[in-house]
Amino acid sequence: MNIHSIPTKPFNDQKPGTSGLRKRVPAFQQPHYLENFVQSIFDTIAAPPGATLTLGGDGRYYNREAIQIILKMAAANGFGRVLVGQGGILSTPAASCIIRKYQTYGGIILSASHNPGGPDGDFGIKYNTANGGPAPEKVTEAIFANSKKISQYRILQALDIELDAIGESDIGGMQVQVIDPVVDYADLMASLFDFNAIHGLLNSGFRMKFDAMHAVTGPYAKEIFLNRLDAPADSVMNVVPLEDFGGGHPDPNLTYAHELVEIIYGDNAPDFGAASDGDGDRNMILGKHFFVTPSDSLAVIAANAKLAPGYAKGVAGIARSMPTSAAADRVAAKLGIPCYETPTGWKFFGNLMDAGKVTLCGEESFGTGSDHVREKDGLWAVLFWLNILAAKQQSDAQQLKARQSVEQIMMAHWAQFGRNVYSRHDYEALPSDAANGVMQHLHASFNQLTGAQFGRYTIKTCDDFSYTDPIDGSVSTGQGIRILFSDGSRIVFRLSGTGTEGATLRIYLEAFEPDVNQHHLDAQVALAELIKIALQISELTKRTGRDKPTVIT
Ligand code: G16
Repeated sequence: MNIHSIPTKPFNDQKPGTSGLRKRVPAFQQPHYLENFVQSIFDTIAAPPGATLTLGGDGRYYNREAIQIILKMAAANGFGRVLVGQGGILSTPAASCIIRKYQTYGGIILSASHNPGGPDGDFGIKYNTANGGPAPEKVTEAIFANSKKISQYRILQALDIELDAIGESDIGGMQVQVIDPVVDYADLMASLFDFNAIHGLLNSGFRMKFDAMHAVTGPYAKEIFLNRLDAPADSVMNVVPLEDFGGGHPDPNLTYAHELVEIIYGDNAPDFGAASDGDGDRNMILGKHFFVTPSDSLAVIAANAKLAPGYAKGVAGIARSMPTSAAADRVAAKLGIPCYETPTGWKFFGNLMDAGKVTLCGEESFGTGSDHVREKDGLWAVLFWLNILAAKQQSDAQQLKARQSVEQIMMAHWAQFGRNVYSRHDYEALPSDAANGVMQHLHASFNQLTGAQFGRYTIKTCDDFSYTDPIDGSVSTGQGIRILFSDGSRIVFRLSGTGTEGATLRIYLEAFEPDVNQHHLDAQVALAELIKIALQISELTKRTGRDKPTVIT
């Protein structure tokens, strides 16, 4: 066998962020850069000889090259088999599904998620453990530690492997099994949701538009919506995956999914709209001229979970990331189930799901999911909403015209639980020093802010969120500054862990509104006073020179 040990030197910037290592493509193209990180993963996980690995990515620029390198390194590091998606493709939730279904030792997922792609765009890599979920912090820390002392990596010298045809081949004694990236995932969805009811809905004049944003969910959406649910062909858009996402920013929010947003807010708009991101784990839910915040989406799914066959037995518990609104907490309280508050990052939900403590999880960053896999899952959330809409339509069968719209479902939910008015303001690509300065200033102001009054708002307490994992006792500190007001409103300041350019400062704003007469208000109007307070106490404009956010969701 032609295994080479290649001498190398550490790079000092291979610390995984919120979700793996994300850098610009040219950084990954530096000699040894990808190889160093992959060897650091292999050295950390110390898989037994002959173990099976899952491998795939979102198809962005450099995906194919990286897959070839990783296959040759896996062979040289003693793996016995790799399951790799055809063409090197696996959406992030599909990869999680494959790891769990075929009980592989773990998986490597290549994606920079919602970040733009292309030769000057972003690339990323992360390791998922045997439960199908992102490696916990102790593993990512160990990978980083290994990356700082690496002196060589192992790679097989071999020809590239055929990735486009389903089938098996052998490299250096390791089996490479090229699998259909879609079928296992689509089967899993069919087992969770009432496809007959959704089929009925989508063929009853109800119109939907799913935007795959030229990213990985295109083939999944075609198989599920067009082939299995017989939706009209124009129910999906941008379903051809492109290495650079067609030059777009594959982030399903009101700013970047503007093509869909224009359709949904235009004349003759469809009844339902949705989009997913680069690697298929995020989702945005829209109704005709209506936006559902990810926090509200989680709450509605939780409140209506029993309408989906896979959740008919009910929900054990809910978890949400700290900056996500407390809308789901209200549903949990009503259902008499626990609601956990974790730091930002899907990896924090893994232990809770593995221990059977929670069924549903969600994040304000357009992530929703359940214990069917260990990643957030964009199409799953879309199907859940369609299942809810279909079930509610069936119950209104006598008067079909009275079928509930997305907006009506949301309004009815708020009328029952109250509305956690919510918005996130992002200031992207700030100079790191300025962004850190804002955070330091806020930290230093805790004492002075506590008890301070701003109009009708009084600050009750301020802190920097920390979390003790209830299952393994691990502690994560410095997870975001919380300004908590006496009426339950709050402002959270946090630096993103996924950006690749400068620093991104996120301001999360939340106010509880029990009055049903105020529920129709635009969130920016309802939150105007809190927005002013956020800018005032952070001195953001003075410290960063920015007078408005780059993205509002
Ligand atoms: C990743 C993580 C999510 C997190 C999000 C935003 O999402 O998986 O858990 O909420 O980043 O993180 P940040 O606010 O640090 O940018 P994705 O879709 O990028 O993998």
